[in-house]
Amino acid sequence: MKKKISLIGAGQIGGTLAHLITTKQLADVVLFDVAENIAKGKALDIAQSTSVDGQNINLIGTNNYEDIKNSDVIIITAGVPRKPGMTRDDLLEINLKIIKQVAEGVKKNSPKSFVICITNPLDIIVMAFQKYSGLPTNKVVGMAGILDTSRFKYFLSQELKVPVKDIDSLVLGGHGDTMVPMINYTKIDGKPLTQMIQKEKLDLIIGRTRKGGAEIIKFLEKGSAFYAPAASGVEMAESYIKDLKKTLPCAAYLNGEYGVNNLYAGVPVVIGKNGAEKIIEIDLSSKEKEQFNLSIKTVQDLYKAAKNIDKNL
Ligand code: A3D
Repeated sequence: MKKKISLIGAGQIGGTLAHLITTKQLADVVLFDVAENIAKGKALDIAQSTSVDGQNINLIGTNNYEDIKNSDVIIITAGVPRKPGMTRDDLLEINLKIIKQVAEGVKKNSPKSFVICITNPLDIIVMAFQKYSGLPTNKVVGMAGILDTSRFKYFLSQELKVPVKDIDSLVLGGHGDTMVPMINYTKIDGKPLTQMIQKEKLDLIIGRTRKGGAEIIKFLEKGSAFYAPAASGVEMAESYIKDLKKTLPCAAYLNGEYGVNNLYAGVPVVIGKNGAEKIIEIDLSSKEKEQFNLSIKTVQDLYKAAKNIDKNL
C-alpha cells in the first residue's frame, strides 16, 4: 500500500521535502500550512513535475488538519526561521505557540504517525511537541544530528580532499553552538581522523560546523538553510517507512541513557518500523563526555526557559 507523509509547514524546508519525497517516490504528500495558498501552489507545482519524471505520487496542499488523517510520517517545519544575527534560542517563544497548535492538530487527526520535528530551537520544540501531543516518545524525534554530521563531513572532505562518502562521523548533543563532533568516532576511509589533520585545522572545522547554519543565513539574508535540512529529514522518514533500521544521529527522548533524564538531545538512534527503536550508547572519552554534558546543560537551561513560558511543559 502507498505510504502517506504529511508536511506541516510548506515553507522553504517543507517545499523541498515535498519535492525530495516525490523524486524518491517515497509516499503521497500532504503539504499543510496556515498560508493555504503557498501549500496549494507548491503541491500543484511539484505535482506537475511528476509527468516529466514519471512518478506516481499524489500531492495536495491544504490548511485543513483533517487532510493529514492516517499519515505514516509527519514532518514539522511550521514556525519562524532565524534572521541574520539571531540565535536558534531567540525563536523559542513564537515557535512554542506554533508547535502547540500543530500538536493539537496531529493528536486529533493522526496520532499513530511517526513524527519528525525540524522547527527550531530543535531539542525544546521536539520535547514540547511530545508533551503537548502526548504521542509516545518512540514515535517523536527531532532532526538535527544528521545535518550537523553532514556539515562536519563536508568541511572535512574539502580540507582533506577526500570524497564525503569515505568519512564516518557523528555529531551529538544539543542542536546549537555546543554540539559535539565525536572525533574518536570519525574515520577517513577507516583511518582515525586525528592521524590525518592538524589540531588547529580540526578546531577551525569544528567551529565552522557549530556555526554552519549561521554561515548560510548570512549568505541568504532572508531565511535559513533548507536543502540539507530537508535531505536529512527524508533520510529519517525513509528509514522508518522502509524499516531500514539505520543508526542515525537524531534528537531522541532520553530516559537515563547517557545519564540524562526527561530530555530530548542528539544521540545515535536506530530508526525502523517502530520509530526510535533503540538508543545506542557509545563510549565517550573524558573530553567528549565533558563537552556532551555541557551541551546537555544548555538544552536543560533552555527547557527551563520554556517552562517559564508555559508551565505545562
Ligand atoms: P519558512 O520558509 O519560514 O517556513 C515555515 C512555514 O511555517 C511558513 O510557510 C509558515 O506559513 C508556516 N507556519 C507558521 N505557523 C504555522 C502554523 N501554526 N501551522 C502551520 N504552518 C505554520 O521556514 P523554513 O522552512 O526555512 O524553516 C522552518 C523551521 O525549521 C524554522 O524554525 C527553522 O529555524 C528550522 N530549521 C531547523 C534546522 C535544524 O537542523 C533543526 C535547520 C534549518 C531550519
